[in-house]
This record gives sequence, structure tokens and C-alpha cells, in this order.
Amino acid sequence: METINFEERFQEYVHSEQKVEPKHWMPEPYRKTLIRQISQHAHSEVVGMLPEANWISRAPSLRRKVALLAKVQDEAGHGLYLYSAAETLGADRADLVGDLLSGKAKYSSIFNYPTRSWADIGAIGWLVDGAAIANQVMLCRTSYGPYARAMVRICKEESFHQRQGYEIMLALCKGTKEQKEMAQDALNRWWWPSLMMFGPTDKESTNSAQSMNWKIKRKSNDELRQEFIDKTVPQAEFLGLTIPDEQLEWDEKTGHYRFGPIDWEEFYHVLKGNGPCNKERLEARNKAHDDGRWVREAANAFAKKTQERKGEHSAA
Ligand code: BYC
Repeated sequence: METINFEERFQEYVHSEQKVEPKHWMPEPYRKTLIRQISQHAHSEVVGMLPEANWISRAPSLRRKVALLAKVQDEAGHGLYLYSAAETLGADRADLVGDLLSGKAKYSSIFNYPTRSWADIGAIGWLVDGAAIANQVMLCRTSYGPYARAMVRICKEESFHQRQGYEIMLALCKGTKEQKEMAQDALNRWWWPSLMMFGPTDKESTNSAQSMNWKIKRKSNDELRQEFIDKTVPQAEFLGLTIPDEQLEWDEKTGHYRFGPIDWEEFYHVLKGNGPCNKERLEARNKAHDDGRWVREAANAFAKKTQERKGEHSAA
């Protein structure tokens, strides 16, 4: 009798570019990796609302305020699609959120930096959303169907976010000397943390090899970081701003920019919870969760009542 090797079949299936769906057989480590990545991604969207929300009430015009509000609301939506995608793998949303609130779960390092001036909102849209797009366009082709489909919509919204940020930078760079200095200062502070968003170097990345073999990740951390740099340097030149890297240099031979060393010590420091705003972000999320308790309780009570009424009707 022929024995079926499910793992081999699974590997062949993903290598033939077919999507894995929630009810398909999948290796347990594949499921766990996806829950880890998708939930970290969801947490990043939700925590990512905080640094920007800091500026909603101080946006310099009604138009800027409306655009920023829409962007922050989109991020809440991204968090929701992503938690739903994680639920299709059997994860319990309350557990995932609980891990974020207790500090057990990771979220993107970038959101542990403060937003000191309005130019930071421009820099986040331009650089942070720019980096997010570079990473997430590849995820539209990830092997897990619900994640890939969520990413298509998320990427469309991210590209509006990126333009929103670049437009703020453009206005500041065309403005007064002080405004341009503000834009340069924001670029100086956000450049290196944005490069860290792509994760450790390929050599240090613990999950990449397996995730690429399962076609969860389609490009490596270093490849995506390089793509982002190559795309962003000309945008900085157009703004008349200087990238804060003295070693940045166009390499004719490779067709890529060479760049200086990334401070990985800082990256791991932030990951361990010691970045400038880690504590503040977790406190804000915990407070929002506690303040929203009555909404969850009301929604659950309503759902229960609706269910009971349905039961009464079908019994009658
Ligand atoms: N920050 O083996 P590696 C957004 C962790 S939100 C924190 O390379 P992997 C936006 C990594 O999790 C942007 N942790 O991991 C929202 C792993 O830890 P564990 C978020 C990081 O998973 C609002 C360890 O380091 N985007 O767009 O293969 C406003 C080793 O790394 C970071 C996503 O989440 C980091 N920067 O690759 C604006 C996209 N980097 O779990 C914008 C989906 C690495 O083993 N995620 N770590 O303990 C991914 O594509 C991948 O998970 C990553 C990391 C490329 C981030």
C-alpha cells in the first residue's frame, strides 16, 4: 500500500504556486509561523495608530486632519482584517490581543519611536508606509490565501498613506527654511529605524529560510531593504533632503545603492522592550482595551440576545 507523505505533498503544492486555504491540511509549524507573523503584523497596525494619533488634534489644516484621520482609521481596519486572517488558522483573537497587552507578543520596532513634530507624520507616511509597501507587496503573493487576499486591499490603502506622507514632506520642503529643517530633522530620526523594519540581516534572520521555502515570504529581509533604499534615495533627492548616511553611494556595477552599517544593537534593544516609547505604547493599548470593555460586553450581550431570539422563532 502506498503511504502518503503529507509534508512532501504540501511542499509540492505550495511550490506549484497554489494557495493554501483554511480547511486544507498544513504542517503544524506552517500554521504556527503564520499565526506568529500575521498576529505580529496585526499588532503593528494597531500600535502603529498611536504615534500618528498624537498629531490628529494638532494637524495644521482641516485637509491634513481629514487625511490623517482616514489613514489612522485604515490602520484599525488593517488590524481587523489581519486578526480575522489569524482566526482562520484556529487562533483565538482574545489570546492574541492578550499577548500584545502583556508584552509577550512582538510588534514592529518602528512604533517605539516618538513623533516630535508635524514633519514626523510626513516622514512616517513616506518612509514607514514606504517600507511597509515594499514588504507587503510581496505578501500579496504569500502562500496562505486569506493573508494574501487581505494584503491586496491593505496595499492599495498603504499607497494612499505613502503619498499622504510624501505630500506633507514636499510641502515642508517647499516652505520656509524652518519647515525644511523640520523635514530634514524628521528624516534624520526616521531613516535608520525604517531600515530596521525589514528585520535582521538574512544571516541573522531565524525564520526566513523556512518561511521562504513555504512561500510565506517571497523575498528576503536584505533584498527588500535594498529595494526600499534604491527607491527612496531619489525621492529624498527630489525633496532636496540629505539621507543621514555618509557611506551612501550609488554602485554602478550592481545597480544598487551601497549603505552604511545599521545599528543592530539599537534594534535588539527596542525588541527587548527598551526603546524610547515601548512602555508608553503598551500602557496606551492597555488603557484603550480597558476603556473599550463595555463595548465588547454590549456587543456580546446583543449577539447572545439575537441568537436566543432566533432560537425562539425556530422553535415556534
Ligand atoms: N520589529 O527571522 P526574522 C505597517 C522579529 S506595520 C519587531 O527575520 P520574520 C504600518 C521577528 O518577528 C509593519 N520585531 O522574522 C502600520 C522574529 O521574532 P520571533 C509591520 C521584528 O518573521 C501602521 C525575529 O525578529 N509589517 O505597515 O521571518 C502605520 C527574527 O526576525 C522586526 C509586518 O508585520 C521588527 N522590525 O521576518 C504605518 C509585515 N523584524 O517572532 C505602517 C509582515 C524582525 O521569531 N511581517 N522581527 O520571536 C513580515 O514580513 C516579517 O514578519 C518580518 C520579519 C519581515 C517583519
